Amino acid sequence: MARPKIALIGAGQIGGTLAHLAALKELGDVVLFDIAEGTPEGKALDIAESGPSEGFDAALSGTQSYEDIAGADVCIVTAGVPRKPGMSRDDLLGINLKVMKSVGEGIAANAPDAFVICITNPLDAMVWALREFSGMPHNKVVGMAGVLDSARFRHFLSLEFGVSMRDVTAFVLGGHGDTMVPLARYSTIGGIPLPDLVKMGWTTQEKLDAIIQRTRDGGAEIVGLLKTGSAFYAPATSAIEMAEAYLKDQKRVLPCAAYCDGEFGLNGFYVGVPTVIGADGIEKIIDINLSKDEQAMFDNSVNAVKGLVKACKEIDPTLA
Ligand code: A3D
Repeated sequence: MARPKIALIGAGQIGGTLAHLAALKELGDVVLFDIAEGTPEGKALDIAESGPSEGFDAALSGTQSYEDIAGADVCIVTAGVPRKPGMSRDDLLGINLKVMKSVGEGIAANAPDAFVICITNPLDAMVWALREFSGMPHNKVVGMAGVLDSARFRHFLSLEFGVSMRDVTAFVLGGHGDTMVPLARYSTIGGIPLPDLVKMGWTTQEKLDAIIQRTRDGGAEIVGLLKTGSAFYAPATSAIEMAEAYLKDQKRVLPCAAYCDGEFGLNGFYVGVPTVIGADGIEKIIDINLSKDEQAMFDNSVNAVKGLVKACKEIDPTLA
């Protein structure tokens, strides 16, 4: 049986890391696509040359032509620009919206059966636009954010409790941004919900609140440290976890920006919700009940996403 084909649209910081991880995990052959001539070719060759030492079986190539992604099983999209000093959110939105148009059309024409994972920011609006431009099924186009946000939450909780990250589960809902909703009552240490651990005196509500805020600010914390560019190791790892769930039909329960069609009272929006990922892409959205406070935070987050989608429609009237 031929190896699966993984197309990475955008060969920047995240794209290069995705290629490296996909090769190391032998998820399939990798095609890196980028408009910057030489970048995808150079990264593909560099990673391929690590193959003899690592002992992986995967072919890597770089291209500027969408035809080379033909028949891809998975496409992961990082194409676009990250925010730079002096740029407004609208500037970023306008530039990346144009990128989503060319990427959506390129994928639809060459890899219409692929599972598409969008990472480009502002995430919840860009994955919506990418789906619109591609016309592909909603269950096959998804955004990566919740896996990363909950991984950050899990990491900070493991530090606070002094336990293995493997034994920490965390639950983050809503849009990817300042308004994301980390849910303490569904987050556990070895199955024990966080509010119970506060009652047991393992931590305090103040410390938990600070961890939740640090999770919300997780992206900005890395940007502040790096100064040039944003996080790329953990975002790439998170998207690879989603790609692997699809390719191996793992039925993983992962928080993703998925298209809500009635779930959580939403119609026609992508927002971070718990999902099951398997061979059919997003196979299920787990529509949990929210408390009054959680619902208010979720609504606030959804309103931020709706504002961005409205701005997309104003910039490109064909989306309206
Ligand atoms: P960067 O290293 O700048 O890579 C982006 C690449 O896209 C560059 O190599 C560009 O040449 C390329 N590109 C630009 N326009 C096009 C086009 N039309 N077609 C193909 N390629 C193009 O950025 P990065 O890899 O650090 O980040 C990529 C995106 O991910 C940015 O929008 C970030 O804001 C976003 N991001 C999202 C998260 C989430 O959790 C959702 C986390 C971190 C970064």
